Amino acid sequence: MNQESKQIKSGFVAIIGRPNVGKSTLLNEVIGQKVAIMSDKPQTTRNKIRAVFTNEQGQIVFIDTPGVHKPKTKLGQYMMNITLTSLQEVDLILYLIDVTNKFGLGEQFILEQLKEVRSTPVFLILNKIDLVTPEQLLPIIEQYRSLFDFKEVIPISALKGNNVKTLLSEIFEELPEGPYYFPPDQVVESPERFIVAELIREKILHLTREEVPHSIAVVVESMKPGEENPNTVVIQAVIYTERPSQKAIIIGKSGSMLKEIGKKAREDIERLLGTKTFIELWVKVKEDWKNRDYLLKDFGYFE
Ligand code: GDP
Ligand code: MG
Ligand code: K
Repeated sequence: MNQESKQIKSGFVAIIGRPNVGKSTLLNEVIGQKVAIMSDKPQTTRNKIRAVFTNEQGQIVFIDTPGVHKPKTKLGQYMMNITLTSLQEVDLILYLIDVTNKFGLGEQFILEQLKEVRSTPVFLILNKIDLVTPEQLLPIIEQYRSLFDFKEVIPISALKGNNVKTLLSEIFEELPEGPYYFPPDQVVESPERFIVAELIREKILHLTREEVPHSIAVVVESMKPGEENPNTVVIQAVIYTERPSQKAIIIGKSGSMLKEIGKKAREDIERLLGTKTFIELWVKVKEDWKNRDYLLKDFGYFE
Protein backbone atom coordinates (compact mmCIF):
# COMPACT_ATOMS: atom_id res chain seq x y z
CA MET A 1 0.00 0.00 0.00
CA ASN A 2 1.10 3.51 -0.66
CA GLN A 3 2.40 4.84 2.63
CA GLU A 4 2.15 8.43 1.55
CA SER A 5 -1.44 9.04 2.43
CA LYS A 6 -3.07 12.05 0.86
CA GLN A 7 -3.73 14.96 3.15
CA ILE A 8 -7.34 15.54 3.96
CA LYS A 9 -8.61 19.04 3.35
CA SER A 10 -11.46 20.69 5.11
CA GLY A 11 -12.86 24.07 5.86
CA PHE A 12 -15.74 26.46 6.06
CA VAL A 13 -17.21 28.04 2.98
CA ALA A 14 -19.72 30.88 3.00
CA ILE A 15 -22.12 31.31 0.10
CA ILE A 16 -23.26 34.88 -0.38
CA GLY A 17 -25.29 36.61 -3.04
CA ARG A 18 -28.54 38.45 -3.58
CA PRO A 19 -31.88 36.65 -3.25
CA ASN A 20 -32.82 34.30 -6.12
CA VAL A 21 -29.34 34.00 -7.59
CA GLY A 22 -29.45 30.26 -6.89
CA LYS A 23 -27.73 29.70 -3.54
CA SER A 24 -30.18 27.04 -2.38
CA THR A 25 -30.22 25.38 -5.77
CA LEU A 26 -26.44 25.11 -5.72
CA LEU A 27 -26.44 23.55 -2.26
CA ASN A 28 -29.09 21.07 -3.30
CA GLU A 29 -27.08 20.16 -6.36
CA VAL A 30 -23.94 19.69 -4.29
CA ILE A 31 -25.81 17.65 -1.75
CA GLY A 32 -26.63 14.76 -4.06
CA GLN A 33 -26.59 11.88 -1.65
CA LYS A 34 -23.38 12.74 0.02
CA VAL A 35 -24.37 15.69 2.05
CA ALA A 36 -26.27 15.90 5.25
CA ILE A 37 -28.46 18.92 5.71
CA MET A 38 -28.17 20.04 9.25
CA SER A 39 -31.32 20.38 11.26
CA ASP A 40 -33.07 23.67 11.65
CA LYS A 41 -32.62 23.65 15.41
CA PRO A 42 -31.45 27.02 16.59
CA GLN A 43 -27.70 27.00 16.51
CA THR A 44 -25.60 28.72 19.04
CA THR A 45 -23.01 29.87 16.59
CA ARG A 46 -23.45 32.78 14.30
CA ASN A 47 -22.55 30.64 11.35
CA LYS A 48 -25.41 28.39 10.53
CA ILE A 49 -24.33 25.11 9.02
CA ARG A 50 -26.29 24.50 5.87
CA ALA A 51 -24.70 21.43 4.40
CA VAL A 52 -21.64 19.25 4.63
CA PHE A 53 -20.02 17.76 1.57
CA THR A 54 -17.61 14.88 2.09
CA ASN A 55 -15.51 12.89 -0.30
CA GLU A 56 -12.08 11.25 -0.28
CA GLN A 57 -10.43 14.66 -0.70
CA GLY A 58 -11.95 16.02 2.45
CA GLN A 59 -14.90 17.96 3.71
CA ILE A 60 -16.57 21.23 2.82
CA VAL A 61 -18.81 22.77 5.44
CA PHE A 62 -21.15 25.26 3.82
CA ILE A 63 -22.41 27.98 6.10
CA ASP A 64 -25.11 30.57 5.92
CA THR A 65 -24.43 34.13 6.89
CA PRO A 66 -27.14 36.60 7.85
CA GLY A 67 -26.84 38.24 4.44
CA VAL A 68 -24.93 41.04 2.82
CA HIS A 69 -27.11 44.01 2.07
CA LYS A 70 -27.14 47.67 2.94
CA PRO A 71 -28.29 48.02 6.56
CA LYS A 72 -31.13 50.46 7.18
CA THR A 73 -31.41 50.11 10.93
CA LYS A 74 -29.15 49.68 13.91
CA LEU A 75 -30.09 46.02 14.05
CA GLY A 76 -29.28 45.72 10.37
CA GLN A 77 -25.90 47.29 11.00
CA TYR A 78 -25.31 44.83 13.83
CA MET A 79 -26.20 41.86 11.61
CA MET A 80 -23.96 43.25 8.92
CA ASN A 81 -21.04 43.40 11.34
CA ILE A 82 -21.68 39.81 12.31
CA THR A 83 -21.69 38.84 8.66
CA LEU A 84 -18.40 40.60 8.00
CA THR A 85 -16.80 38.91 11.00
CA SER A 86 -18.09 35.54 9.78
CA LEU A 87 -16.68 36.18 6.35
CA GLN A 88 -13.29 36.90 7.87
CA GLU A 89 -13.39 33.63 9.75
CA VAL A 90 -14.26 31.31 6.91
CA ASP A 91 -11.73 29.74 4.58
CA LEU A 92 -13.45 30.74 1.39
CA ILE A 93 -16.31 32.89 0.16
CA LEU A 94 -18.43 31.95 -2.84
CA TYR A 95 -20.05 35.05 -4.24
CA LEU A 96 -22.91 33.86 -6.40
CA ILE A 97 -24.44 36.04 -9.08
CA ASP A 98 -27.22 35.43 -11.56
CA VAL A 99 -25.78 36.19 -15.01
CA THR A 100 -29.19 37.31 -16.26
CA ASN A 101 -29.31 40.08 -13.64
CA LYS A 102 -28.19 43.56 -14.53
CA PHE A 103 -25.29 44.82 -12.44
CA GLY A 104 -26.73 47.17 -9.88
CA LEU A 105 -26.38 48.81 -6.49
CA GLY A 106 -26.84 45.46 -4.74
CA GLU A 107 -23.77 44.01 -6.40
CA GLN A 108 -21.84 47.20 -5.84
CA PHE A 109 -22.58 47.08 -2.14
CA ILE A 110 -21.55 43.43 -1.82
CA LEU A 111 -18.29 44.12 -3.64
CA GLU A 112 -17.57 47.04 -1.31
CA GLN A 113 -18.12 44.78 1.67
CA LEU A 114 -15.94 42.05 0.22
CA LYS A 115 -13.12 44.56 -0.03
CA GLU A 116 -13.35 44.96 3.74
CA VAL A 117 -12.93 41.21 4.22
CA ARG A 118 -9.30 41.11 3.25
CA SER A 119 -8.25 37.81 4.80
CA THR A 120 -10.52 35.46 2.86
CA PRO A 121 -10.27 34.49 -0.80
CA VAL A 122 -13.39 34.98 -2.90
CA PHE A 123 -14.61 32.94 -5.86
CA LEU A 124 -17.03 34.63 -8.22
CA ILE A 125 -19.62 32.06 -9.24
CA LEU A 126 -21.55 33.00 -12.36
CA ASN A 127 -24.76 31.04 -12.07
CA LYS A 128 -27.51 30.29 -14.60
CA ILE A 129 -25.15 30.07 -17.57
CA ASP A 130 -27.74 27.83 -19.20
CA LEU A 131 -29.68 31.02 -19.90
CA VAL A 132 -26.95 32.91 -21.77
CA THR A 133 -24.41 32.39 -24.55
CA PRO A 134 -20.66 32.30 -23.90
CA GLU A 135 -20.40 35.62 -25.75
CA GLN A 136 -22.75 37.21 -23.26
CA LEU A 137 -20.70 35.84 -20.39
CA LEU A 138 -17.39 37.47 -21.28
CA PRO A 139 -18.31 41.13 -20.64
CA ILE A 140 -19.88 40.14 -17.31
CA ILE A 141 -16.66 38.44 -16.23
CA GLU A 142 -14.65 41.45 -17.37
CA GLN A 143 -16.83 43.88 -15.47
CA TYR A 144 -16.63 41.95 -12.20
CA ARG A 145 -12.93 41.30 -12.56
CA SER A 146 -12.29 45.01 -13.02
CA LEU A 147 -14.02 45.69 -9.70
CA PHE A 148 -12.59 42.97 -7.49
CA ASP A 149 -9.62 40.64 -7.36
CA PHE A 150 -11.39 37.27 -7.40
CA LYS A 151 -9.29 34.21 -6.71
CA GLU A 152 -11.30 32.26 -9.28
CA VAL A 153 -14.19 32.97 -11.60
CA ILE A 154 -16.32 29.90 -12.23
CA PRO A 155 -19.38 29.78 -14.49
CA ILE A 156 -21.96 27.17 -13.49
CA SER A 157 -25.53 26.14 -13.85
CA ALA A 158 -26.66 25.06 -10.43
CA LEU A 159 -29.97 23.92 -11.86
CA LYS A 160 -28.48 21.71 -14.60
CA GLY A 161 -25.45 20.75 -12.58
CA ASN A 162 -23.04 22.14 -15.16
CA ASN A 163 -19.51 22.69 -13.90
CA VAL A 164 -20.46 22.02 -10.29
CA LYS A 165 -17.84 19.23 -10.07
CA THR A 166 -15.20 21.70 -11.20
CA LEU A 167 -16.37 24.13 -8.57
CA LEU A 168 -16.00 21.48 -5.87
CA SER A 169 -12.48 20.60 -6.91
CA GLU A 170 -11.52 24.28 -7.04
CA ILE A 171 -12.90 24.64 -3.52
CA PHE A 172 -10.77 21.73 -2.31
CA GLU A 173 -7.73 23.34 -3.95
CA GLU A 174 -8.30 26.37 -1.80
CA LEU A 175 -9.04 24.69 1.53
CA PRO A 176 -6.35 24.04 4.15
CA GLU A 177 -5.47 20.61 5.45
CA GLY A 178 -7.83 19.70 8.21
CA PRO A 179 -9.87 16.99 9.86
CA TYR A 180 -13.24 15.59 8.96
CA TYR A 181 -15.45 17.67 11.19
CA PHE A 182 -18.36 15.37 10.52
CA PRO A 183 -18.47 11.64 9.87
CA PRO A 184 -18.33 11.19 6.07
CA ASP A 185 -21.44 9.05 5.98
CA GLN A 186 -23.43 11.20 8.30
CA VAL A 187 -27.04 11.18 7.24
CA VAL A 188 -28.63 11.66 10.60
CA GLU A 189 -29.48 15.12 11.68
CA SER A 190 -27.63 15.11 14.94
CA PRO A 191 -25.74 18.29 15.34
CA GLU A 192 -25.50 18.17 19.14
CA ARG A 193 -21.89 17.10 19.12
CA PHE A 194 -21.01 19.75 16.67
CA ILE A 195 -22.78 22.36 18.74
CA VAL A 196 -20.97 21.16 21.84
CA ALA A 197 -17.68 21.42 19.98
CA GLU A 198 -18.58 24.90 18.77
CA LEU A 199 -19.51 25.98 22.28
CA ILE A 200 -16.12 24.88 23.54
CA ARG A 201 -14.45 26.65 20.63
CA GLU A 202 -16.39 29.81 21.32
CA LYS A 203 -15.20 29.80 24.95
CA ILE A 204 -11.60 29.36 23.85
CA LEU A 205 -11.75 32.28 21.44
CA HIS A 206 -13.48 34.38 24.03
CA LEU A 207 -11.31 33.56 27.04
CA THR A 208 -8.01 33.70 25.20
CA ARG A 209 -9.09 37.06 23.77
CA GLU A 210 -8.56 35.64 20.33
CA GLU A 211 -4.86 35.03 20.88
CA VAL A 212 -5.42 31.71 19.16
CA PRO A 213 -6.58 31.59 15.55
CA HIS A 214 -10.11 30.73 14.52
CA SER A 215 -8.77 27.72 12.74
CA ILE A 216 -8.44 25.77 15.97
CA ALA A 217 -10.61 22.69 15.87
CA VAL A 218 -12.53 21.07 18.65
CA VAL A 219 -13.53 17.47 18.18
CA VAL A 220 -15.96 15.82 20.57
CA GLU A 221 -14.63 12.30 20.77
CA SER A 222 -17.32 10.91 22.96
CA MET A 223 -20.50 11.98 24.65
CA LYS A 224 -21.92 9.35 26.96
CA PRO A 225 -24.08 8.91 30.03
CA GLY A 226 -22.01 8.86 33.21
CA GLU A 227 -21.10 5.42 34.50
CA GLU A 228 -22.13 6.11 38.06
CA ASN A 229 -25.06 8.33 37.26
CA PRO A 230 -26.65 7.68 33.86
CA ASN A 231 -28.58 10.92 34.20
CA THR A 232 -25.38 12.85 33.64
CA VAL A 233 -23.38 13.31 30.46
CA VAL A 234 -19.65 12.87 30.16
CA ILE A 235 -18.05 14.67 27.26
CA GLN A 236 -14.53 14.04 26.06
CA ALA A 237 -13.17 16.55 23.62
CA VAL A 238 -9.86 17.34 22.01
CA ILE A 239 -8.78 20.86 21.13
CA TYR A 240 -6.44 20.91 18.15
CA THR A 241 -4.10 23.86 17.81
CA GLU A 242 -1.64 24.71 15.09
CA ARG A 243 1.36 25.51 17.26
CA PRO A 244 2.74 24.49 20.65
CA SER A 245 2.59 28.15 21.73
CA GLN A 246 -1.17 28.15 21.17
CA LYS A 247 -1.47 24.95 23.11
CA ALA A 248 0.32 26.64 26.00
CA ILE A 249 -2.06 29.62 25.89
CA ILE A 250 -5.09 27.34 25.96
CA ILE A 251 -3.78 25.30 28.88
CA GLY A 252 -2.71 28.40 30.80
CA LYS A 253 -0.79 28.63 34.05
CA SER A 254 -1.07 25.26 35.79
CA GLY A 255 -4.04 24.46 33.60
CA SER A 256 -6.07 27.45 34.78
CA MET A 257 -7.20 28.53 31.31
CA LEU A 258 -8.28 25.05 30.28
CA LYS A 259 -10.19 24.74 33.52
CA GLU A 260 -11.99 28.02 32.86
CA ILE A 261 -12.78 26.99 29.28
CA GLY A 262 -14.26 23.74 30.56
CA LYS A 263 -16.28 25.50 33.24
CA LYS A 264 -17.75 28.11 30.91
CA ALA A 265 -18.51 25.53 28.22
CA ARG A 266 -20.10 23.25 30.78
CA GLU A 267 -22.51 25.97 31.88
CA ASP A 268 -23.71 26.47 28.31
CA ILE A 269 -23.84 22.77 27.52
CA GLU A 270 -25.86 22.00 30.64
CA ARG A 271 -28.32 24.61 29.50
CA LEU A 272 -28.39 23.07 26.02
CA LEU A 273 -28.76 19.46 27.12
CA GLY A 274 -30.65 20.06 30.33
CA THR A 275 -28.41 17.55 32.10
CA LYS A 276 -25.56 17.70 34.55
CA THR A 277 -22.43 17.54 32.45
CA PHE A 278 -18.79 16.67 32.95
CA ILE A 279 -16.22 17.74 30.41
CA GLU A 280 -12.77 16.31 29.91
CA LEU A 281 -10.60 18.37 27.61
CA TRP A 282 -7.29 17.58 25.95
CA VAL A 283 -5.16 19.93 23.92
CA LYS A 284 -3.11 18.60 21.03
CA VAL A 285 -1.03 20.25 18.36
CA LYS A 286 -2.45 19.66 14.89
CA GLU A 287 0.60 17.65 13.80
CA ASP A 288 -0.90 14.90 15.90
CA TRP A 289 -3.74 14.39 13.49
CA LYS A 290 -2.12 15.62 10.31
CA ASN A 291 -0.10 12.46 10.03
CA ARG A 292 -2.88 10.04 10.59
CA ASP A 293 -4.07 8.51 7.37
CA TYR A 294 -7.65 7.93 8.29
CA LEU A 295 -9.17 10.16 10.86
CA LEU A 296 -12.68 9.03 11.06
CA LYS A 297 -12.20 5.86 13.05
CA ASP A 298 -10.42 7.83 15.71
CA PHE A 299 -13.05 10.46 15.73
CA GLY A 300 -16.02 8.10 16.11
CA TYR A 301 -18.70 10.66 16.72
CA PHE A 302 -21.57 8.26 16.80
CA GLU A 303 -21.71 4.97 18.55
P1 GDP B 1 -31.51 31.74 -3.61
O1 GDP B 1 -32.51 32.76 -3.18
O2 GDP B 1 -30.20 32.40 -3.92
O3 GDP B 1 -31.37 30.60 -2.67
O4 GDP B 1 -32.03 31.18 -5.04
P2 GDP B 1 -32.76 29.79 -5.35
O5 GDP B 1 -31.81 28.66 -5.27
O6 GDP B 1 -33.99 29.70 -4.54
O7 GDP B 1 -33.10 29.98 -6.90
C1 GDP B 1 -33.96 31.01 -7.35
C2 GDP B 1 -34.56 30.59 -8.70
O8 GDP B 1 -33.53 30.48 -9.68
C3 GDP B 1 -35.23 29.24 -8.66
O9 GDP B 1 -36.39 29.31 -9.41
C4 GDP B 1 -34.24 28.31 -9.29
O10 GDP B 1 -34.83 27.22 -9.93
C5 GDP B 1 -33.59 29.22 -10.30
N1 GDP B 1 -32.22 28.79 -10.63
C6 GDP B 1 -31.22 28.53 -9.77
N2 GDP B 1 -30.11 28.15 -10.42
C7 GDP B 1 -30.42 28.17 -11.74
C8 GDP B 1 -29.66 27.87 -12.93
O11 GDP B 1 -28.48 27.50 -12.92
N3 GDP B 1 -30.33 28.03 -14.12
C9 GDP B 1 -31.62 28.44 -14.17
N4 GDP B 1 -32.16 28.54 -15.36
N5 GDP B 1 -32.33 28.71 -13.06
C10 GDP B 1 -31.75 28.58 -11.87
MG1 MG C 1 -32.36 30.36 -0.81
K1 K D 1 -10.08 33.69 6.58
